[in-house]
Amino acid sequence: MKSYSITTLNEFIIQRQADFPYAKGELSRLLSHLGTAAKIVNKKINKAGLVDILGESGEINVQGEEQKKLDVFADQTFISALQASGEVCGLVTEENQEIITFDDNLSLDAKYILMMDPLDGSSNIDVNVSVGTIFSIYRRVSQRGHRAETGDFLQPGSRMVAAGYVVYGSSTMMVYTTGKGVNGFTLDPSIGEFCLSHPNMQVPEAGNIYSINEGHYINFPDGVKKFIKYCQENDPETNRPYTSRYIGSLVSDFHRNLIKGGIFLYPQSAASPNGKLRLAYECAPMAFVAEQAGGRASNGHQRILDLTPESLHQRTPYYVGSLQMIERLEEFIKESE
Ligand code: AHM
Ligand code: MG
Repeated sequence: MKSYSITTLNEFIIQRQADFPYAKGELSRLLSHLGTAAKIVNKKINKAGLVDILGESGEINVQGEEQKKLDVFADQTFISALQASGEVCGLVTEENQEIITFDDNLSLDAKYILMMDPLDGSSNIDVNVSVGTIFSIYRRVSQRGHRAETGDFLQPGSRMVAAGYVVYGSSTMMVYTTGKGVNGFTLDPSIGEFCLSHPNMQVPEAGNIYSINEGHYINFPDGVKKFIKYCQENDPETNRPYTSRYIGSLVSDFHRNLIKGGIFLYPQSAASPNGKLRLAYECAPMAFVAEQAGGRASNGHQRILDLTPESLHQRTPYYVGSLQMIERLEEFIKESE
């Protein structure tokens, strides 16, 4: 009889704890709490078409965008799961203007903080298109035993301890890194477990997909315009023209490009001079995953992980994906200045 060996997310997390000899299991427990919260959110998203949960909640989030009901649900689910874990002293989410701090004794003593977009791409929910959760984990810089402070959340991405995302797609996957490669887990609904399905993920160095909202073309910087034309030119040697794919859901666009090889671009434009995406809890975590998979992430001039956010919800132009494609884009940007 054929025997099947599966590794669940929790088993994997515990196995990998050995990578960090002095680890006390706090990060492991935190990651496993995130996995559980993701399963709860997943369940709700799957039922979105069936119950009266679609549509706007009537509140406006800090970015001035209307929140969907599922945004609120995901936000609250992750916040309470993290508080219950006792492994973080505070967090920042896209849905909340200020930092959230926990003041029970366990959390006050916790050594980590977390930043997240609980439900990214949520405008896609009403049309049954994939959405995602993005998270990043840092060690706090403030003293343990006290409340988290804003400074804990304004650290350069290079200090990140772990990051990842959940994509709620045709299947649900959690992909994360603790700085030792990237691993992906697919949720098996029959047993309710994330199972290791994509060990040691690597992004192809030279991809052939470009992902950008070309509706804004006219407002893009010249370097980006030139790069898009480059993607569209014929050159069999470099596999051009490339293919254009854009879902409008960062996690899904990123995930596809991670597996197949490609570049995701969200430049600045006249309407959004700093781009649209948020540095701390959208761009930086995906940058950490990309780099750990052999890819790269840039704002056009600098490595994303070298940037220190000045404010919690700061935006940045964002380019992420296959190494050679990002390098080529950066050349076009430089030449156009
Ligand atoms: P959100 O955080 O409000 O959901 O917005 C972020 C989303 C990303 O998932 C996606 O990459 C981008 O917005 C798409 O923007 P656009 O519709 O301008 O192409
Ligand atoms: Mg978002």
